[in-house]
Amino acid sequence: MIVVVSDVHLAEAPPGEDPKVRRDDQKFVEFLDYIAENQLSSGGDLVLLGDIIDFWRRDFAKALMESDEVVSRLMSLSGVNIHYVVGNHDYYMLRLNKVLSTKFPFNTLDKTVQLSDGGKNFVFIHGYQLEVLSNPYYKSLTAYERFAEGLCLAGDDAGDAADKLWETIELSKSFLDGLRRLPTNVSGALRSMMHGPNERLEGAHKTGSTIEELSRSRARSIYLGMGKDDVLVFGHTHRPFYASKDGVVNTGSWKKNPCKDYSYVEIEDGQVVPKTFP
Ligand SMILES: [Mn+2]
Repeated sequence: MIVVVSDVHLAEAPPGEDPKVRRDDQKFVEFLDYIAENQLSSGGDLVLLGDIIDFWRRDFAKALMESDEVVSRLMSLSGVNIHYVVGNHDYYMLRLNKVLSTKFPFNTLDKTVQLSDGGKNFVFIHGYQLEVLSNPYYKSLTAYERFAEGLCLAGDDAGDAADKLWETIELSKSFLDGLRRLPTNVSGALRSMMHGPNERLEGAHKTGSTIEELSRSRARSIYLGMGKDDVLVFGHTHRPFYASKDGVVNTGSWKKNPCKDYSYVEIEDGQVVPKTFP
């Protein structure tokens, strides 16, 4: 059994500031207890598919500390392989792994992971990669990832990581070194990255639909290096869907706009089952 969940955005608001964030975060703790007793009671795989903790909207250390209950649940899941696939809002996790690798609580931590179940191969990515490809003007994944990591470190409780990062870039242009192509308006690009999925994906270019088309397209064999019968699992858009004949499923989000549910995905005997947590 594989359980997959993405876009929980833990600790995205300071304690006491937003009762919904508090409720959602608490619900995720309950969810981990639930799957420990049920789906994963005799082992299995848990894929944390990115944007689990929100480092863009908060001070990095505070967001980690406030996720204490979740971390302790994860560390006590016995016999379960935990795979952390980074998203844009928690991209910095990749670096933490380098610092603390020996006792990191995750079995794998990467931008992608592949698992097989019931004779089928599943490819997991967070999905920001598809948004970069869907941008009509600017498609540098290297630049996007550099910005995503920068925003993780620039996040503070005032929520203006984009402006903070831009100030840093203006002081030290070396941040942009090695990036061959840049958006014409870097600070504007950073600010638009901070917008919610509705605003980003439903704008004039309907990026959201392009992302979904790309994810269903056979062309993904080329741009994601997937085998023809592999199933793609991604999140990021907060719009859950399952297209079984195209071999793609989106995990949705932990009730973050526009997703109305605590959504996740189960994979058992090679079958994909989209679920919501009560
Ligand atoms: Mn995301």
